[in-house]
Amino acid sequence: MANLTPTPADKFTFGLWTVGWQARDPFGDATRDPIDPVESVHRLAELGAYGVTFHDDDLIPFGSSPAEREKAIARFKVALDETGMKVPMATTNTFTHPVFKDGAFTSSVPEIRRYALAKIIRNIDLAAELGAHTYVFWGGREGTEIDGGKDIRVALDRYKDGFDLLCQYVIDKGYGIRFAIEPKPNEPRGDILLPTIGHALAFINSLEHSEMVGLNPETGHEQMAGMNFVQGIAQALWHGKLFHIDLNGQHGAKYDQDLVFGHGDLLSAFHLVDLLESSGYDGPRHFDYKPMRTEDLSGVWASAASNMRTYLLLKERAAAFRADPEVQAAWLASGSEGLAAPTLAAGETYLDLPDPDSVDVEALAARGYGYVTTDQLAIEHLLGAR
Ligand code: GLT
Ligand code: MN
Ligand code: MN
Repeated sequence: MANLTPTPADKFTFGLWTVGWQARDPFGDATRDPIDPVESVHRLAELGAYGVTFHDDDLIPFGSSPAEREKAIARFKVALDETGMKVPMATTNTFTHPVFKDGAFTSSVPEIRRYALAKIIRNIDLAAELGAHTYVFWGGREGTEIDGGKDIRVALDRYKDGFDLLCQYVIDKGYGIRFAIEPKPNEPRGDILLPTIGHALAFINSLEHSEMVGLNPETGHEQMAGMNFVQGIAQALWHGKLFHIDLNGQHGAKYDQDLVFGHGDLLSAFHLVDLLESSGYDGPRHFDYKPMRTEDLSGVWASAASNMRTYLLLKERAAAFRADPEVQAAWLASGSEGLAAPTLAAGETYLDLPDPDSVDVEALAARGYGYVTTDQLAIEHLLGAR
């Protein structure tokens, strides 16, 4: 069994808002006390994490005075220095305060959009100061509950304006930060703009500095939309747009569960780890989960550790799966070499395609692909039977 003790080399990171979630939901009060971000940095470092991420308001409570702001940042920096923890990513809270109830980037009120951009810029400055390379945008309030209320095409114009302005700001400052859009289909809005990986990729293409903007897909968000997360991540990688990733667990199409990584669709998590580890993705493995509302403080730290241990278990299982000669034989039998071969051979053109009537279609159709063998081998590795 591989080493299952996380170390900073594994690049595991956590949002301050994850372990710090007080478990307030639409039907019930908080079940846990707030956790000081300084405490989270120390506890996560002890558990073997590489770093933490934050929203402006996680670190500097909304409405803080300049002096309070400076104090919160200074204490946080001391904790980072003491533990060696990094801040590879930061983001902005543009969803909690009522001012954002109808959106930030896409609010119909210009003053609200201008306020949102100024709030984001203030935190981009802090992110750069703390060494972050990625800045995430989760547009939870950008959306609507009804189709007749606003022109979505115009809202997307304003969304684009905002990204173009922020890209220009980062370029002018020379920060070297890249932006990562986090899609989500719904919750808290009935329908959120840029609901899936595919929508966000298409939107990014329309931006002035599309090369600076990629994705931060989240396991549960794609699964809420009925999407296949592993295939979505594969496409993001194919486009060179996997800038960051939010790992967690989800049981299908229901409210956003934010379970511990692997505690939802385990077979999908297995193939996801296999993909990340074999693709050369070298960014953080960021856990965006919520310790369940039923858990006390010890359950918070136990669940944080579970994310990392589950990832390492899956990494070990995925490596064994990949190295198994029977798996490799099953891939060959399914046609892996044929898929890798270009459709036209060197020097051929469309003129070399066959006359459709000359093709023995029935013979080609008779072929079996044997994918069930690969799937069973994956299950056997996952269950420790091989
Ligand atoms: C919020 C959301 C997450 C996003 C965070 C970044 S905030 O908790 O549910 O999925 O990643 O803004
Ligand atoms: Mn989520
Ligand atoms: Mn997330």
